Amino acid sequence: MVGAGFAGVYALYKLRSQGLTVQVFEAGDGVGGVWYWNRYPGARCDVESVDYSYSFDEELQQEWDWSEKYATQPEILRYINHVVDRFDLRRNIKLGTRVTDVVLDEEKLRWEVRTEAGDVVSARFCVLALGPLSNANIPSIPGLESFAGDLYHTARWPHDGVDFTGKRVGVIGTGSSGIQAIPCIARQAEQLYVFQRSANYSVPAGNVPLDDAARREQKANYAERRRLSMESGGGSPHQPYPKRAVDATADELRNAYEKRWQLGGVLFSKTFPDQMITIEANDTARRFWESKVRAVIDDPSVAELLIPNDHPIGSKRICTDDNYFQTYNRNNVALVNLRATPIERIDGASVRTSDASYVLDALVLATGFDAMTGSVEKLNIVGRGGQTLNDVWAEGPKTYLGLGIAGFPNLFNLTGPGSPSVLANMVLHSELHVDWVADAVRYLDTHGAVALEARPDAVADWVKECSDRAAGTLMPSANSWYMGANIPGKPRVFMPFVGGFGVYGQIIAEVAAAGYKGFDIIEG
Ligand code: N01
Repeated sequence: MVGAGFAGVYALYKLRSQGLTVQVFEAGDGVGGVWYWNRYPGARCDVESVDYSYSFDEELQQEWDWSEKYATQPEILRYINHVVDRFDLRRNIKLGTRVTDVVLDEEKLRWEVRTEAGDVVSARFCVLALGPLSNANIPSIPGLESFAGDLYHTARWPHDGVDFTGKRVGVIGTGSSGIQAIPCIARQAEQLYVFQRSANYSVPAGNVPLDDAARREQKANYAERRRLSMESGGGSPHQPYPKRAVDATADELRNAYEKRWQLGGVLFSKTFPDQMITIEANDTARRFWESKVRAVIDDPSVAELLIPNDHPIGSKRICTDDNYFQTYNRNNVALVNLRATPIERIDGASVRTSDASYVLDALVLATGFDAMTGSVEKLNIVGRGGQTLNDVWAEGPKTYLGLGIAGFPNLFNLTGPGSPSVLANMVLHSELHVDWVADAVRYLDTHGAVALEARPDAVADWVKECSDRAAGTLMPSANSWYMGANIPGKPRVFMPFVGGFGVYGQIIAEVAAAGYKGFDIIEG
């Protein structure tokens, strides 16, 4: 198994409990995946902590106390370490070990897994739990590698923190990471330049501390909360307003959006059921958002630059923030509009745009990830007939249910393309996928079979279904990382399954109940 984030840790627990021998390799020096690497200031989850936590063990659920509605990165990292120790999982995880090759022995139907450290393991099953947002994107800006100041990437943040006091700092990127980090850096730095290529939608995070009474209530209602989450569109127990935005009155629109605004987190983009379906519905959300944001930015010309005009709200992952827009009212913060004046090169300690030069002590790249496929593609994965996964996916990822790939028997890619993935609560999604894989393994064993392999026709149908469903929404209209649009040369394909977490759960359960319809079951 590759990766010890939320998916890998639970897969280890589940498959080991089922009597399998499991070895996990993890490139980081600690467990936690995305929460191990992304230690930038202000890093916090945008799904409520009570929901963004494992559901598989009732005692674990009852004994862990979250201190805030939306947990910080350090608290989530403490939680996953707690889980690893509580279930004695550490002994099967080899840290600091990057997997390089995953190669099928076609005769034996076993996977040979090799690591940079020289490990060679032969396994019947190979589970990829790499995380859709784990391959940091370093932009190709001329001169970047020889920047004379301190250079950071939000997804590779130093473990002992960074003190920006008295420093001239630049941040490139205004996605979720940049929008969380910028207010914190602004409070420390002497001067902050934000280099913005695209403006982004962000809603207030709405974080509050949790007291004992709130925790008691959450824990008492956990079973119902989880049930609703598993049926929901995004893996948390919130339902959209029971009416289309285009049919709602002005009062209904205002009240419903205000309620979600106050709730905070990413659910604002799911307030109404048609909000991501038609531009008329989407516009009602965008107008509400715009009036809220314009009201907190002092300088209207700065507001003009911070208001997106190139994509529907929610068609890129909506960001959540703590006083992000108000940060531009500070006199030590300047917004540099890269659309008007692009970065030309980095020269010594300066970022040179087409009309100015910014001398910096530190430069922060908040430039995101080669998402969903980037980490898979870094591995040399070789299936039947010596075909590499990179060749099979050259025009975009091709899976059956996200879980199976034709020509790659018993290889399971968790929470990746072809599944709801980043559109859902990743902890519950990990559990859903791992439980499905564990059931499939049990099915093979009880039927005297050795392997499960997605059939090419099932893959083709699923790829078409994912693409048709996406085309029925506004999601493909943005140049988002969901589409691979942030990485030059990457195929433009909407990668996640857009039909909803609950719907997806039903589909994969039905496939299993029908004897793994669409998969070949290979006898021993
Ligand atoms: O990355 P991003 P992220 N020159 O790709 C800019 C999750 N997450 O790390 O839009 C100049 O969204 C790029 O500009 P543009 C969440 O799912 C969650 O912020 O391509 N700029 C963009 O502004 C999120 O969506 C949480 O024009 C360049 C930015 O860099 C996902 O991770 C917190 C550039 C990248 O934004 C990724 O978020 C953090 C260049 N050459 C992350 N290259 C929470 O749970 C890129 N950019 C709250």
